[in-house]
Amino acid sequence: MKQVILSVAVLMAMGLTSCKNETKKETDAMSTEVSKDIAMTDLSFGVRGNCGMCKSTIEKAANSVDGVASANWDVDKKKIDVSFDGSKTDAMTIHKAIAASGYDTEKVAGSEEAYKNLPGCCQYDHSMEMNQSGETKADDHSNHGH
Ligand SMILES: [Cu+2]
Repeated sequence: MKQVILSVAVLMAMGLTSCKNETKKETDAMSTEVSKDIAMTDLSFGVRGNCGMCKSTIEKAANSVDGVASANWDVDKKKIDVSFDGSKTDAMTIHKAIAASGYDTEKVAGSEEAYKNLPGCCQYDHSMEMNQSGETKADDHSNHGH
């Protein structure tokens, strides 16, 4: 009698194990799919510009690229930090989008047409240094032309 109960228990245990194996396979497949989505690339490069209005134009241009998660341009450093999905876009596409809005980047010269249409205060100096340390405020005044 004891042996019968034991073998039933063994069979049930085996049944349970095989069930567990099946469910495990399913969750494994699901977790691989999820991990594909999280692969952000961080990039920073120089972009010329003057003020807060430049900042919003530059960031809007970068954010308009499909796959860009965030963009932050530093007015003192003349530099942008971008986070994007490398499977959807690449660095050159972001450079071109910013250049199309009228702003020079390290790699692509800004569109002259768009530059002419920028507000007067935003028509930055094309010889402006990019990737500044952010500590050379005194230099900004020499370009002012009051
Ligand atoms: Cu501006």
